[in-house]
Amino acid sequence: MTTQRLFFALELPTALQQTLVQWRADNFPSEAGKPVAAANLHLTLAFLGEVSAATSQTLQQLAARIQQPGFTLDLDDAGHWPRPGVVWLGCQRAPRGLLQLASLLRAQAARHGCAQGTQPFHPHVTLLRHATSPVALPPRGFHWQLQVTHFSLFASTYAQGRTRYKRLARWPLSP
Ligand code: 2AM
Repeated sequence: MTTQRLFFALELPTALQQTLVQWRADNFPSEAGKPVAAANLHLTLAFLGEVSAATSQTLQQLAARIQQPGFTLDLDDAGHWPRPGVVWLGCQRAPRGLLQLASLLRAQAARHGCAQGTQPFHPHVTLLRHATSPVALPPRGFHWQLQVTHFSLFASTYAQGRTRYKRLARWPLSP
């Protein structure tokens, strides 16, 4: 059976991706970890894992029925999880709309066999991977604001040492 590695996520505008890459270069030494490519910077809402075409279709039909208003996201927090080796950007206060959307997508995924693990949802944009040694985080005071008007489904592929994300579908949030 053919499967795809899928996840629901929020895209970041290209300009913001570029800004974050520059900020990362200015604030983290190269030995801190492996930088995520600009085009791959995103915020995951629900990770589905390896999914069959049938499950993917079902979850896309459910996603298309979601009616929720858009929201504003403030990226104003950063952290380091040494065990998965992730340095991330996130929000000091996650907007309710973000938590509601992720919670719904995660519940739908779980009901269709995509286990959601036991860790609570912590919205984040992964900046560096393989960051297993201590990392000095930039002092708070940075702040990027994002108007979230859509959410998307991505497929993740890995070839020739590179991870690529392909958007399979995108749905609007209401104005
Ligand atoms: P991460 O950035 O914190 O590693 C594509 O791999 C996206 O799905 C990434 O945002 C990644 O989160 C997330 N992801 C990968 N494996 C996951 C898992 N087992 N549970 C939750 N999210 C996962």
